[in-house]
Amino acid sequence: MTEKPEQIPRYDFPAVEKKWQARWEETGAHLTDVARPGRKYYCLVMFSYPSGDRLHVGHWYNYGPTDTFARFMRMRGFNVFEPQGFDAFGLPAENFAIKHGKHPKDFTDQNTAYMEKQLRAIGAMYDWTRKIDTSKPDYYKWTQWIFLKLHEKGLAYRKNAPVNWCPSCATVLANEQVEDGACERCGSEVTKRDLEQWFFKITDYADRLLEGHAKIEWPEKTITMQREWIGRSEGSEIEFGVEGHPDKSIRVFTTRADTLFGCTWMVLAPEHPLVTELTAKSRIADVAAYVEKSKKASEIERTSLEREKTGVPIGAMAVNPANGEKVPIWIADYVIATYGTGAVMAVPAHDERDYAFAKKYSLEVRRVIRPADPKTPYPEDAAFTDDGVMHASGAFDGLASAEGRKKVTTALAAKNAARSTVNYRLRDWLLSRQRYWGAPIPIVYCDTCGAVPVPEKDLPVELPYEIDLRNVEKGKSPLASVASFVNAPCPRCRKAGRREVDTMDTFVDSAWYFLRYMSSDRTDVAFDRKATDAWCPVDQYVGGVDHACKHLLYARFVTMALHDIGLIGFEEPFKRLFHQGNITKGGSKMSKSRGNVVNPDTFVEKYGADVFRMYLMYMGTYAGGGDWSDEGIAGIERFQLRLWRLLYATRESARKSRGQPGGAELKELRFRLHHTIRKVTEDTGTFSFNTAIARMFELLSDLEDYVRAKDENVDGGFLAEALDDFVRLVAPYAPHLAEELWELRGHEGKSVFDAGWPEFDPKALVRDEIEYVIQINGKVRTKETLPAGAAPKELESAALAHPRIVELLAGQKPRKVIVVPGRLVNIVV
Ligand code: ANZ
Ligand code: ZN
Repeated sequence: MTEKPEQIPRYDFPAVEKKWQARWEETGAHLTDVARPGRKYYCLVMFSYPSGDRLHVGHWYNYGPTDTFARFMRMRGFNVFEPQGFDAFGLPAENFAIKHGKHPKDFTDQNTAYMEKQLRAIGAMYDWTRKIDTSKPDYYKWTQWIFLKLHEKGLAYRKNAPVNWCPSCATVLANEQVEDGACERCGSEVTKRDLEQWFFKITDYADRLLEGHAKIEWPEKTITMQREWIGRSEGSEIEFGVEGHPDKSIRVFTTRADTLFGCTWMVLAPEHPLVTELTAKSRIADVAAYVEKSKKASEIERTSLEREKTGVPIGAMAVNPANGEKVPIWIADYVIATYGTGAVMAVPAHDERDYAFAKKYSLEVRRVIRPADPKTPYPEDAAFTDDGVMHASGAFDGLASAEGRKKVTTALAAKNAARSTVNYRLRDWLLSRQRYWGAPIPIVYCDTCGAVPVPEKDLPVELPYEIDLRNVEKGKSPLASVASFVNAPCPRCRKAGRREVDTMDTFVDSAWYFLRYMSSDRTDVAFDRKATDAWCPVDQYVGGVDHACKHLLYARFVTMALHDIGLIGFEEPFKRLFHQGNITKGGSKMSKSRGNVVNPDTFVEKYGADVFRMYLMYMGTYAGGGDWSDEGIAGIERFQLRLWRLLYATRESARKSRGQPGGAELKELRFRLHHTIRKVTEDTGTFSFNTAIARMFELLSDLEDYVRAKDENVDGGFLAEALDDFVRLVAPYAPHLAEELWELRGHEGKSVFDAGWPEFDPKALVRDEIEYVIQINGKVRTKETLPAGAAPKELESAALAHPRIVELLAGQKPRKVIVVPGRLVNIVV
């Protein structure tokens, strides 16, 4: 043939992406009729926190691939709801404002507007009519309402609690503003200061939060992290007497009551209320110095296993209730005041920390538990921390540890000196922030009535716009400087009152946002119960693992509480959860200081949103993340351009009849097509995007080869079928390109996302013939295509009869023939 190859127009991605985004907008392609859930599927990504960086590659990595999954579910026939919004309150905006003299609201509004543009460029199926912005009064009104509901139920309360305090800036610092114990701004050492603060009683839900894990399909490691964070610990409280103070006693919390007879001293937390009273005169100076020093260490430092343990004796003795023995009382900062009872009985023979402490301060080590197997020796120069058998323990000798713990506790309980108890590591959720950019806590203080909740009808308590953040009174919440905000009548008695000036932690805003998307247009309710019950729980939630013990725990707590209050009909917010990995560059985390940040806008401009998205999905496993490479993205670009050229060149095939392949030669190609359909279906459904894409690469090459050598007489419509299927497989991965190709294939006026997902034909996956490798002494000599159903004996004789093998054997008799069905025949001579 001498025909000149046809000129294929360039794929004009900017025009194509713009065209389809406009078309989707016009046709309302991504609007969800929430009143008709049908086969609903609520697919949610963690909404974004506007920062100076705007939409960075980490956001893209969360959103692009998740949208691919959402589009896939839609093509599979689900009514997918995929909303998007902004977690817009928070510290970064406020800090930026203080630094640059801008208003946090202006800064935030600018950022969210810009980010919305970037998000729209992804070409995701977001229903923008349902957008949420937590910093707007129509949203935070309902955050305040939820606070009131929890307050009514006794789940919000106020108490004195320490905050981070920078003495030189004279201000309260958020944990994020403390770096290695120093103020992030001025570098001075951060101390603690007590303030009256609001808490949510998440500890009431500790057991429910643990039990609920059985009902959700979450990554095992995330469940483990939550379980450890909640830290349920069963043990005993044992009461020790104090020598010379018949009216006083000290309760310790222990998980090892079986070791009670091995206690050789006792330790109080430096902050324990009895320290001052019990310290001997001669010890006052040392003890006071130690207490002062321990204030500077954070709880994390204090409980670190690596840190050297220190302590001082206070010059008083405790009395062991089991045997009346007197042991010295120490204080040490590894004992945490807020865990258990803030007091510990030290058993150096069976606890590592106590053992190290005993060595350091030459204290007595007394063994009272021996290994269960008498042949096992005690460890040398270390504590024996396993369960074992009690000895040197009076009447309890010979009891196994587990039973011993119970018996010791019951025996002492009879004398009122012990009880069984459960402790949790989980603390109540401190939600007050001495900050401006957050939802005001809806409380008014009145000299007569106390802390009075603002009535629902007076919500929202609006955050005043007029404020000079650089001129607020040091050491106070910024809102305290706005008189028009502070002064408010008491809702109960109408006398002059003062508003609460603290705002809520931004994690309160995000603990319920998924309940509102279905009702974001409603001004009369936080959420419409019918719609929320119909759509929740979220079927698939996707976001970073760093939220495991904050947002993901808070959202579960708030959902459970609202359920118990009777406001919703379900207890768990997120049925399935997936954590995307991180993207690195040159093997290290992207950061501004390293100068290795990939700006998504640059790449979207250069390659288009489809290439950028698909590359992100191809660079590694979605859960593991990947390392950015400029060549890698060019490879995806080539794939998409090849696909475009193939589909353009064959667009006429669309008009031919579609049907079964006519010739046997097409069997193999048909196998590959259906194998790809099956693989892409399975992999997309399990977030294994990279392997699905790899399979599509192979199918593209197969189809290109076929088209090059195509014989019109045998095709019988196969190509038309294959190309339609291929475009549908690619659609969730490159939505704009797929729409364009779908149109090119003659489906004008119809969206590929309404075309359904291709089903694989199991019959096409049965191969009639298999290509066998034939070896002599393990060396590949030839190949032969043989019937798939052939028996080993038949395969053997076919191999031996092969002309090339006959030639090579030259009459030699094989010693044996090994047949691996489906793969090879090896002739051993
Ligand atoms: C005596 C003992 C003997 C202990 C022994 C252990 C082994 P979990 O499992 O984390 O709950 N402890 C109790 N309160 C503490 C506090 N406020 N600060 C630091 N440590 C504290 O750990 C419970 C164990 O941690 C308790 O059991 C106590 O040490 C210590 F062979 O009591 B044990
Ligand atoms: Zn009052």
